[in-house]
Amino acid sequence: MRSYQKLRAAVPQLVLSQEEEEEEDENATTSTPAGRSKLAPWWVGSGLLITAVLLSTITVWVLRQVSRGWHGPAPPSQCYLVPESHRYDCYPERSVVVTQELCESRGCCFIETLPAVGGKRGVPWCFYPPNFPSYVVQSLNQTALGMTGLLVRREKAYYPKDIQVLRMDVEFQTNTRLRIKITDAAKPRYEVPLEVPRVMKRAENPIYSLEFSQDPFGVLLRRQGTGTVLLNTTVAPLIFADQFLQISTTLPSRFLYGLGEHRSTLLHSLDWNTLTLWARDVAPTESFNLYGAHPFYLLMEEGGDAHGVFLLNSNAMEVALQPAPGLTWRTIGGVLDFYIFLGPDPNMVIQQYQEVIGFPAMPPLWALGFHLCRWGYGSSNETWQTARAMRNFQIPQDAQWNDIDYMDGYRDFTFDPQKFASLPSLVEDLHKHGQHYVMILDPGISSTSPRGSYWPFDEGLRRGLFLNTTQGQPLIGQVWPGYTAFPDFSNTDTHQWWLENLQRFHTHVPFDGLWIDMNEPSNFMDGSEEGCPPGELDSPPYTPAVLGNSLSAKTVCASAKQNASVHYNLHNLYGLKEAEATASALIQIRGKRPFVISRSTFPSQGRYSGHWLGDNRSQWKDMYYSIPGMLSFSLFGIPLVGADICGFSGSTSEELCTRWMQLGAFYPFSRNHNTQNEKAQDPTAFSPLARTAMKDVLLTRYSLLPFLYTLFHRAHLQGETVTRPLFFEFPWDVATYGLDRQFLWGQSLLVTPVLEPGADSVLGYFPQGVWYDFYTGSSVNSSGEMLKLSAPLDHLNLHLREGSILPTQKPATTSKATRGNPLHLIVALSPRTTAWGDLFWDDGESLDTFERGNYSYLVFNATENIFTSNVLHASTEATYVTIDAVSFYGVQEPPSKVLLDGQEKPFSYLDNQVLTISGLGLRLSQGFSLQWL
Ligand code: MIG
Repeated sequence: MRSYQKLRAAVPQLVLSQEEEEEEDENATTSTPAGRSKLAPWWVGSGLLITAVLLSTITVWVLRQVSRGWHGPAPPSQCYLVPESHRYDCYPERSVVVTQELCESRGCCFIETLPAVGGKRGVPWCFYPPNFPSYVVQSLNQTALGMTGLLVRREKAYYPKDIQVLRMDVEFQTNTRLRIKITDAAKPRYEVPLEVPRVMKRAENPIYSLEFSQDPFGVLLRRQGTGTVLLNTTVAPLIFADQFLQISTTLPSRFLYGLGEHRSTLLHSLDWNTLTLWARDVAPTESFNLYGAHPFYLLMEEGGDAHGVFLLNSNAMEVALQPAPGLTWRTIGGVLDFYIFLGPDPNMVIQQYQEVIGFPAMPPLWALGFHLCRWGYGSSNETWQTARAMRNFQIPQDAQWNDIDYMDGYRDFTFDPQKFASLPSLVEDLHKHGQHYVMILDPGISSTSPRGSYWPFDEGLRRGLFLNTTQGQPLIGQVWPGYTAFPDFSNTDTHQWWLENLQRFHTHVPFDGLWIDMNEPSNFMDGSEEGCPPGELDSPPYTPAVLGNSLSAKTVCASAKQNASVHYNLHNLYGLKEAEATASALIQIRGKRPFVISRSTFPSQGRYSGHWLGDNRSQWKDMYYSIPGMLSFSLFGIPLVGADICGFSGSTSEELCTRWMQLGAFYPFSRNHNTQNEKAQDPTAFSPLARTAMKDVLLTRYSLLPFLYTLFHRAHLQGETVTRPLFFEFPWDVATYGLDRQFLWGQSLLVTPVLEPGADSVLGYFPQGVWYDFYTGSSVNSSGEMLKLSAPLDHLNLHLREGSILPTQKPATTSKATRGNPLHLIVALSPRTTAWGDLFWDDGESLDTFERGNYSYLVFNATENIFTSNVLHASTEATYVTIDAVSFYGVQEPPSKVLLDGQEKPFSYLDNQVLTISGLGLRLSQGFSLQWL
């Protein structure tokens, strides 16, 4: 803070001197200084601003060049003016110790910050001086959608193949979304093969305004309503070399979320925190790059508005966060293609993001049931035993899974003829019980089976579908089956081959869904059996802070050739492309909605698959981390997500597993999974007390399936989140910004799990308003406070927000059996006695039911003392299901009578203000009203 003030006082001089020069400049064209004079805070640096939006003509000021002499040491006085928090790293390389000499050779400021003498850890010692040369805006012209401009660099930066002239395209795509794309003006570069919406005309009333600094180039984005500066990239130079692209910005607050996949709190620390994005197989650990890559962040501004930024780029990258608050994108390829979403509410930001990357698929209903899996079922009979034990105890289960154990020699599309001989019968039995079968598939295809004995490899080779080395031979690595080749899913011919493999296997084992693991892709070797060749792809000039310090660490060589490009560019897309092939194969084989769970993910993944959070441990802290993990994937548009319940590696305890089953019953994707050689942790493995607690909470989940399914419909339809952080619903309440030990289903169901051992109570934050205990209807009126809730081992706290209506259903042990049962609506009245809810219902598995109109959609309303069910759309399914009961929470006085469509009905009223009318027997397809007097 102190030095910030210093800088603020010091820099206007710089601006002033620029303005004086400009007046002398004869080449200066006409301009509108009105916008500019308001814009001269310190961060403008030596720049000149061009207000671009809302001007009918874009004018460009051409400035006489000011020589800066950056090759010599930057003037120390200028360096000391930069407060620590605002030092943007000029020497991010970790392979060398940055000396003053190295630093000054880049024209940067060198100031050692020694933690020993009170300096902050992480502050860069080598940072950009305020006037470091960058690109200069050479031209800027209007286009139908926005603007196009040329940016020119007059002095070379310090990375090889610095690009001299850049082209910038700005599209004002909608009133709340803009795109800024910067690339080489001379020739095309690699771009992410993602279909993005085509925009035909420019937004008419954007809620943002954009200004440019001409020299050095910079972008300044504001929210018009509040004037908040969302982006200001003048704080550090733009660098655009072939393999090093960097742009920095200040942020309007420290409330930043997203940027996956990482293990962290939901709210990121901006305390010199660098997040690396490069798909990697590793047990989730703080600060490591994990399985997926999501270059998207959401930020809460002061006052409760939110915006989001998506960098459409699939290269290895780093996002450096610093306390300014500031952020630096540092990627080693592709182009800078930013989409910015102005919300203004966090839910809208996520919707707007998904309008670009695609809305998630509607899962089949059974995907929302409980899944049971483990690594190390010794045989199909042992697997079968577990499923039978679950049935015996009447514990809900929709799907039984198998890990790699089922395979013959760990090879895809085979099953062990001895140990898994009964697999086809097991699958048949599951189907008979209304259950489903899911198995694992790894991308690595065994390359050492004798020729003629393993079709997947022989045929893949014949068709040329594998990743190749630079020499044009299939790249060989090592995974579970031993030596393997890696299918190139960027090639659509590979999708056809994948389908044919699955078709053949399906005739023996009629699986229902697929679990795609190891698709970073994971490799037990670094690169390949031969390592990786020398060259700029495997040894780029700059390597982001990836685990293992090499792009090929535990994966294939970056130089590997793929159909769409080199692996260097496509690595982060491997899981996405495999999921696309897998979902499409499932559709062709089963003709129903596909169910795919993938470990590696990239933006738009939600269209094809869900995700599990990988190899966690059976520890309390891992259970906690699953909440921010799950919520982050909500932000990434992949709502079908969950962690391995009870923990994957290590051994769980009965208490931990009971608590975890309670939390996991509220993961959108709810699966208990265990590693090999650990004792069983499925619900049947525990004492009657624990087992019953697990069964009860699963029955609660199943009773909520109509609500959960409706939330997925809303996600599919318009990009709403299924699980969401509290701040999404209470953005005006800053106390919610850091909460990641609780979460909501939709707008209204608050889950407060116990995350600690030995507890019989739990603290939970309740935003202002009335909250009802889900089970009893008792209410608490919160002023926005932490409440201590009773939480014995057999109890999960669930609360309903005032004003909501939840469709629930009498639960059974499969979703299939449940979906025939009567519904019970729960109406949580607001103090003004209003409430709202809805229900989406269809056959649970057909393709595109919404798109084809084969669904029912109901809206429920309560106002004063009248409740109505309105059928907005109906299909035959709705005629089989009945609404049997409606409960009203928060009816202050006992009514004297209750009318159903005008006819008197018996009712019950409890002291805790719960009114219930049961025995209704109304078909779902029939609208009705209830009135209490
Ligand atoms: O090298 O298939 O994350 O869920 O049980 C380990 C065995 C491979 C990693 C997955 C895990 C799975 C395991 N797999």
